[in-house]
Amino acid sequence: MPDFRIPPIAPFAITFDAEALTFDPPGPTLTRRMSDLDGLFADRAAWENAVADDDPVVYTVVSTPVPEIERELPQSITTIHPGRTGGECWMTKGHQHPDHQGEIYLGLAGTGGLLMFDGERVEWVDMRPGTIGYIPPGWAHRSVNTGDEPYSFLAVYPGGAGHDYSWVLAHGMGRRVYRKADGSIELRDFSVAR
Ligand code: S6P
Ligand code: ZN
Repeated sequence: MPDFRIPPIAPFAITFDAEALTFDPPGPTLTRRMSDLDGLFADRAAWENAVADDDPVVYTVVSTPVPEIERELPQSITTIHPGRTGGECWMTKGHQHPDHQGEIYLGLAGTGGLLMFDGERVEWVDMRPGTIGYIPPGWAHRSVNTGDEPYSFLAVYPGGAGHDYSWVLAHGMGRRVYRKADGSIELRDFSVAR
């Protein structure tokens, strides 16, 4: 075996339950409520009302036990609940990987989108079960539920790349994602409030 600064973990199998969308053995679970998404929705009053109402869970992330350390490839399943705040579709916080490395997403259930922003260019990938969305190095990424059912996807990402959430707060994501009354999806320029 080659020398590593941090030795890799031992090979092992993970059972993926495609119905329950769980891993066995399980790793850490993260729950993000509306109050965790401060400063992200354009309509701040609508966001404050949602927090005051019942502060709903917007998304959860379940992981395998593969650690977030250099050279390892952790996996997680994110489930974003359906909903809109001020017309803006429920979404993840979004982040940039400070050590610029690529990442892949695989759509598992529901419908959503993968919004990517490199500070200048914006890309949108429609996601549904079976879609692989590729995030190249240096592109901040956010996931959005555009449907009426929970939207779930598998992420496989470089464990040592880190997660920078302040980059998105400072730079935005280039577009905001709204669902119109007729059900169609509209990507609006980030600087334009609704
Ligand atoms: C990790 C990967 C996903 C997200 C998850 C939640 O690199 O991109 O597992 O962490 O979808 O999104 P966020 O923006 O709150 O981390
Ligand atoms: Zn990521």
